[in-house]
Amino acid sequence: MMSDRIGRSTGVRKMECGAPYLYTPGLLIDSFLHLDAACSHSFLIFAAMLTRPAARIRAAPSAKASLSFTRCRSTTAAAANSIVDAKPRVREHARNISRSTTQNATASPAVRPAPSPAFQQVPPAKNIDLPTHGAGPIPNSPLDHTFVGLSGGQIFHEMMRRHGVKHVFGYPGGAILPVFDAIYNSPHFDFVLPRHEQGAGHMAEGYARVSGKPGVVLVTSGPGATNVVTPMQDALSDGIPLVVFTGQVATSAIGSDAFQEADIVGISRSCTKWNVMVKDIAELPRRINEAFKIATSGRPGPVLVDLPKDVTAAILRTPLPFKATTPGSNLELPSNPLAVLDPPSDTEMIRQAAALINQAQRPIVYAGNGVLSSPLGPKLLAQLSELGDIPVTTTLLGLGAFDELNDRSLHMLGMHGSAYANLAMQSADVIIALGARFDDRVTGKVSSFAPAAKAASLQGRGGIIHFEVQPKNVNKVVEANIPVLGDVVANLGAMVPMIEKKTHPEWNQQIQSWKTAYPFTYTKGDGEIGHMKPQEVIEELDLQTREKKDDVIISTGVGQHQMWAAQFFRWTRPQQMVTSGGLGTMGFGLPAAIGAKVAAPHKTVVDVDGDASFSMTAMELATASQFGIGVKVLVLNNEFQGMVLQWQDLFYENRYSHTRMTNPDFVLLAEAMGVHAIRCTNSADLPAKMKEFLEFDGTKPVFMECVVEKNEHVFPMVPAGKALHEQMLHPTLRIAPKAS
Ligand SMILES: Cc1cc2nc3c(=O)[nH]c(=O)nc-3n(C[C@H](O)[C@H](O)[C@H](O)COP(=O)(O)OP(=O)(O)OC[C@H]3O[C@@H](n4cnc5c(N)ncnc54)[C@H](O)[C@@H]3O)c2cc1C
Ligand SMILES: Cc1ncc(C[n+]2csc(CCOP(=O)(O)OP(=O)(O)O)c2C)c(N)n1
Ligand SMILES: [Mg+2]
Repeated sequence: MMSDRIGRSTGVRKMECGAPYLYTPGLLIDSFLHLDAACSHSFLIFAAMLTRPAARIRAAPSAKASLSFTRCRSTTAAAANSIVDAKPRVREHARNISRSTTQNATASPAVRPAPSPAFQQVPPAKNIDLPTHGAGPIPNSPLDHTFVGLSGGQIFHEMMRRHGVKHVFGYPGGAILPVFDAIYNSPHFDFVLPRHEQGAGHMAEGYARVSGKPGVVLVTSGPGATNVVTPMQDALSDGIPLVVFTGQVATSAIGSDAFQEADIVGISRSCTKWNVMVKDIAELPRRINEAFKIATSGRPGPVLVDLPKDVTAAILRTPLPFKATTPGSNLELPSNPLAVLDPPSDTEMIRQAAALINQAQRPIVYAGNGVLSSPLGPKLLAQLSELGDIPVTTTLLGLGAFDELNDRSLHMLGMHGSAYANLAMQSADVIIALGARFDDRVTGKVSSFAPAAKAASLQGRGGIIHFEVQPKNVNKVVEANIPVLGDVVANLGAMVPMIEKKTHPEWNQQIQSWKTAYPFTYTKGDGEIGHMKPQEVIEELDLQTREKKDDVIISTGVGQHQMWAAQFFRWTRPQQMVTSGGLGTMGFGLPAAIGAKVAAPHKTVVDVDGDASFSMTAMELATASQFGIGVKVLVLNNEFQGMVLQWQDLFYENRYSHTRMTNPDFVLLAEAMGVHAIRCTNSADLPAKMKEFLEFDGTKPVFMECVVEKNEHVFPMVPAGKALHEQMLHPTLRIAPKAS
């Protein structure tokens, strides 16, 4: 039993922890604007133009606009006048850019002509509700004249309208100013200005997760663009649709090491599904259409459109084909990045999958992120489970796909999943993997994964069925006996009617006994200050939100707090959990919560964060404060990078190399940003403080720091290199069970 404590002031730990305890149940073995001196000539001319009286009036910030999220909406007529006003200004600016930029510079390759086929091979999945705004029948006239005379920035603005974009997250800078000028006082969308472009990216991710629509990011060149690399990789890892627009130096300067030039197309090649540099204003609408389409089709993901300043400042002279300006239309070009290969027919596979499920004795559903791609997914999953009497475990990213209050729920599986889910995976004869990718946090040691299902497949009475949209993810980690390629929701819809009504009493009994013997558990704190257990805090959050689960969204940072949230909060509905799974990005929680709250302003959005994770993007509290975005930030402060400390405890002989945090006074920090802040230091105060926190005005951010026990470990834990059943249980559960 661990009773060790870490000295708060010294960080010195008195350790009594024993060697890692491995538990092996017998039966299963078988089985981110710079305007500085270096700023270009063109910029100075542009600044001088902005000081003309009319421009000065337009640029004067309204106190209301800077303090509230309410946008200054102009009338349509005023917007039209502003477009007319802008033309000569923008034309002159474009000429200045051309004069001031380097001549004869070489352009780098500008476009990855097609997204990796691995992303797009399947039929356009109806997994995201694509906006219909602007889409529709293409008029009889082949040419769209509406963009003639507009600048690239104004075309960008109009294209956002046509795509139904209601929110944009971004940060200005020199190279993207023609676009920022064109969106000034936009009547079409709200703009959220974070404190760092990384914040914009994670906000867009949280927004996309909750709204089901792509998150739109608008940043400048160079450092603005490189600051969004982490969110793009995060979105790629977790299949989140993002459309990222980056400013770029003028095309004639590309390759000249110009001010704030970064080869973002090259840099982002591996962390986007597809990216492109728009080299001519006439290409702009179609590239924007392609970007939205690619981000939201197949497995959703991030795309990047790089916008050189001369392109966004240029004026379009010729009409464009309607096909190029209408969202959703197919240009049918030879190098069309939207071209998809013919989908394989999966009818036979679906029939085989249903047959295998119908004969299973110990079936289990392992449900992932893909099930959440459409509101229909969780409904079909519930039907499958009910009809076939099949227990369901979900991944971290699948939480909410299945109601965890349902008896058949086995909660999360994997490294820090429930012992009973892990045991059931190892013992099941048929594993139905739905939109999940057999991540290493889920499988543990791959060669020892799912021994019973592998054995059953050899005997022709079981195996692994994998519903997957990306062919590259089939047989990547674990061999599937029956791969069902395509949109899991569509394929489930076809399979569920083939499932026979069954019961599996013995299997249920076995699972029930594991649930009783090995629940998620922890040892309560002793009531002393600083000894409140982090799990208690999550349980209290769960308890006080139980009656309004439909209205609660939780985001997290990365670390122990993330795992305790997954374990001790009961997930009951889709899009309830917003977390960074594949990349595990600390600093994700607060900006993602802001994006989620923008998408769902009437819901309670709580960021369950760690002290170290929160510290990475904490300034975004000022964003929430400025725009009146009512997120609730709950920091579990253990003054450590707890998750890393846990590994140092278990595998590095308690050598705490650079994991102790000396934190600021979080309450004062939050208050300095105009945020109401609460501190809770002991269990006795927790219910009342949690109530105050949850009931605080939902239109303003609120912060609560819970000072928690420092050296609490997350259990169960499947150590690296071990099989799922070789999990370390909580010390109080370490009595080897009898094999059955
Ligand atoms: C500290 C930490 C600890 C973690 N511990 C755990 C843990 O214990 N357990 C756990 O589960 N995770 C854990 N994770 C998360 C883990 O790393 C993975 O991110 C997660 O398991 C992946 O879940 P997924 O496969 O459901 O989602 P994804 O990674 O998004 O994969 C979804 C799969 O489904 C496919 N797909 C998407 N949409 C569709 C569709 N419409 N139709 C068909 N297929 C589709 C995709 O192509 C992909 O193959 C942890 C993360 C962190 C940071
Ligand atoms: C950007 C980033 N850097 C480093 C890591 C590695 N890492 C994973 S968890 C963790 C500690 C998190 O500490 P905290 O946010 O306080 O959460 P706790 O584990 O204490 O609950 C670290 C450093 C990471 N996931 N992301
Ligand atoms: Mg911590």
